[in-house]
Amino acid sequence: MARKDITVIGAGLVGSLIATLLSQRGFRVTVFEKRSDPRRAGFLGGRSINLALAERGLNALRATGLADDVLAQAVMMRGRMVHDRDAGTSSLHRYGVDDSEVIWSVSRGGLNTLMLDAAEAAGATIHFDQGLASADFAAGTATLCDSAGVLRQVEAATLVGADGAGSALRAAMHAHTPLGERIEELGHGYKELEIPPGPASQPFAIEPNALHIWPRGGYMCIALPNREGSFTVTLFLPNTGPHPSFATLPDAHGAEALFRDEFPDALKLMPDFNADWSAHPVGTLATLYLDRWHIGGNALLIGDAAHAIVPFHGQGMNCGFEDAAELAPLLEAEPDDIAGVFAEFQRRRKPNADAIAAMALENYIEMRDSVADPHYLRKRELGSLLAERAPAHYMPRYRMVTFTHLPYHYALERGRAQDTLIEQLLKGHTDVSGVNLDDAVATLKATLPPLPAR
Ligand code: FAD
Ligand code: E1W
Repeated sequence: MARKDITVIGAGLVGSLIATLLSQRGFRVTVFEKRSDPRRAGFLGGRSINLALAERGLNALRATGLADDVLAQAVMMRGRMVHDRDAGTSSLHRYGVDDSEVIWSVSRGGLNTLMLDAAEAAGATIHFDQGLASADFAAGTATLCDSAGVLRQVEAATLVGADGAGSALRAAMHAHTPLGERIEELGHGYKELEIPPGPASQPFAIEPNALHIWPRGGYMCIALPNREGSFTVTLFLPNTGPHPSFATLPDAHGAEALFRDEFPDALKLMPDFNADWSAHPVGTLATLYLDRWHIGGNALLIGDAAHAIVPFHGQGMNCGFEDAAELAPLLEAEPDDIAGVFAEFQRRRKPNADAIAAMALENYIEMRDSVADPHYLRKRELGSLLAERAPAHYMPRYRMVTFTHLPYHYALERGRAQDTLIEQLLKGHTDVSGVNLDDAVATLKATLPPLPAR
């Protein structure tokens, strides 16, 4: 049997993963990446950006055999460390009962390097400095452009677009058939800063095994650990509007004043604050919704190219990895019906992409505001008690999203049902201790079916 050709656009996190998975399944994979090879120049010496890898992403990496290599480079985060404004106190809220329920801080550059190596080792051919310029789906060709502006045309009967939120393949598809694109800007942006490593005797200036959050109501800072002892700090803030917003912080001095008032403990650990603030751009945040992800068997979008989301659940990459892990076996099973596979992929994944998009937006509000809200704290306390007493019937939504493979749309729906029940159980109580737990468990079991077995 002739090997099937697949052309992947984008060699980022999701592109390199799908290239690896398809090469391992006998497809002849060619990848075109707009940027130069990060293994030659770029990430080395560049600033470290990290992201949180959770169970879904890890599970997809297991399918390639890469999971252990990735974990060997990662820093374990056991919970979120919440930094209060006043007193400068902080407390660790564990994500799980033990180290089987943790998330991992991984370097974006390190992960990309590892996965590019894996894709090539599996047989994929990667062309760097080759950005997609246009595609002719009827002719089955694609036009690529290098950084000097030189164009070349290649055969590409089956295209998989993993070229990120600003996808060029999506634009080319849209020109052929409208995809029903809707982009909802959040109205908040982000700025990346750094806490450098301390002395070799104590490289981490704050708790290394945690995701740090400074919630300030309306905005917040987070920090994720890097292996060398540094932390990547990200400030999330409204773009415009009353102070503080990016509009009211025209320069590093204004920003430093905000940090002195609101994040003094973090500022003390950032000697290069002004230089970082001036050098790094404000990133934009938006959710991308499409009605369709594919054009017959000619082209399919996956990862951020199909469903970019806001980062507040730390699931963008995890969801894109889950896309790749689901697509590869479908293609392997039906290599002669690519159009059918693409349609089936969209049918299965779109409700899940919509669900994590919604949950990611909700989590921003929860992170920045409600961690200090007493009603929210009561709900969480009762939720934990029910999860302890009736684990087959109650699981906090964060855990379903972060530590299981339950479909995102299930997590959203089950979370809603659990939330309704908790509100009902708390009605008339100002304290969780007033709720009769035996009655609550009985109501829970009578109201909701058990969760799917793990
Ligand atoms: P990308 O990573 O954007 O890769 C796209 C690739 O395509 C790039 O290499 C690009 O150069 C290339 N490309 C672009 N245009 C072309 C073209 N015309 N031709 C060829 N190639 C092209 N997710 C998590 O799971 N956990 C987190 O903790 C997390 N934190 C985040 C924090 C922030 C501030 C942000 C903004 C996002 C975060 N995410 C996180 C989301 C995550 O970054 C994305 O979901 C993920 O990078 C998507 O991967 P991708 O491969 O689809 O796209
Ligand atoms: C995670 C950028 C980012 C990445 C994340 C998370 C958050 C807040 C942000 C969500 C979370 C891991 N979260 N953490 N603690 N509670 N919710 O779990 O990735 Cl802002």
